[in-house]
This record gives sequence, C-alpha cells and structure tokens, in this order.
Amino acid sequence: MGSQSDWETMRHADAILNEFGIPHETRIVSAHRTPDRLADYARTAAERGLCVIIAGAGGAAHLPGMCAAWTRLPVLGVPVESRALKGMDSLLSIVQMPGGVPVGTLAIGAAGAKNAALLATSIMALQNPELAARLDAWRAVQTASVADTPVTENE
Ligand code: RP5
Repeated sequence: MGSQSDWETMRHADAILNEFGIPHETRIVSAHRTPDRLADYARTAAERGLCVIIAGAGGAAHLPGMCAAWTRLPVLGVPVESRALKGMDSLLSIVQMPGGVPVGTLAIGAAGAKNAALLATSIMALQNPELAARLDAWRAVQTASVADTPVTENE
C-alpha cells in the first residue's frame, strides 16, 4: 500500500488472506515518496517467489501501475477512498492503464480490498486443488448466509 493511511482499507485484504492461510507480506511502498523502494520491491517480487501483488493506493494512485511496469506478476489494484474525491481519483488513476501494462482493478475501498484477496486466492487456486476446495467451501458458506426474505430491523 502507498501509505499507513491505506491500512484501514487494505487490512480487509490481509484478513481474507489470513483466513485462507495464504502466506503474504504487507508493506508500505509509495510510488511518490519511496520510488526506489517501489522499484526494488516490484523488480525482485517474482524472483522472491511472490505470485500475485495486491497494490492499494489513493488519490493520484500510481502505485499499482508502476508496480505492473516493474514486474510480470499479476497486479491487482485497489483504489483507496480519498477524502477529496471519494476514491474516484484513485479508481481512474488505477484503471486507465495504457494497453500493454495491465492492472486488474477492483472496487473502491474495503470491498475492493476484500475482493482483491479473493481474486488472488482464485488465481493461486488454479495450481492448488486444496486451496480451490477451501475457496469453494468459503463461497458455499457465504451463499448459505443469505436469507431468502428480509427482516425489519430497528423498527
Ligand atoms: C497515496 O496518497 C496513498 O496511497 C494514500 O492513499 C494517499 C494519502 O497518503 P497520506 O498523505 O495519508 O500518507 O500515496
């Protein structure tokens, strides 16, 4: 993520990866404030054995795109909700990559962070039948938790 302030959003990705027992690392790497750290991180990611990078950033959110420029690993971008523009700036910064350097862009905010982790899990599950079974089970639990009819709350 680009800043400590992104953790409130990105912790939702961390929680899902923990739930699935997927080893991962969480780092603050800013495209603007720590450009050398970003270059080192992304350039060495594949050789260090990482499979997918989830990059969350807000505002002029160049982190996912620059990350994708430095690595062939799949990069999933999470637009963090910004105070000024509610994350529309983050979304457009991340999603509008030029052809040739893809970033898989998720929804703004916590839902995007959660789904980035689930999408990373799906990607990992392609080569891991045991993880695929756990993902299927997780989705079945989610399906079973949805009621057929609504109830009135706080009347
Ligand atoms: C971006 O600027 C970060 O990803 C963060 O979402 C935003 C604001 O950062 P802080 O000023 O809170 O550190 O680089």
